[in-house]
Amino acid sequence: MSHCCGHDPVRSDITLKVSGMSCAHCKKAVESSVGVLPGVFKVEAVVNQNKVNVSYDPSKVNLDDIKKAIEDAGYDVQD
Ligand SMILES: [Cu+2]
Repeated sequence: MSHCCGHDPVRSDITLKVSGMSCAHCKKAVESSVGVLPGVFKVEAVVNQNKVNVSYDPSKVNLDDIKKAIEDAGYDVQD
């Protein structure tokens, strides 16, 4: 790991377990509420696996914000 310039993008990839998603509408609802957060590069909800994959910059957004966005959309995040 190089620390020479500080311009390397920081990126974390996580998979959250989310219950309550049952159709394409749920997928869209989760993806759009997480996708608008600053620092989220990519979000993909996999409805039939109850999973949400998120790539984000931990210096701009934290996991709690992401979980809260999913919960605000009406779904439950399992810890
Ligand atoms: Cu649905």
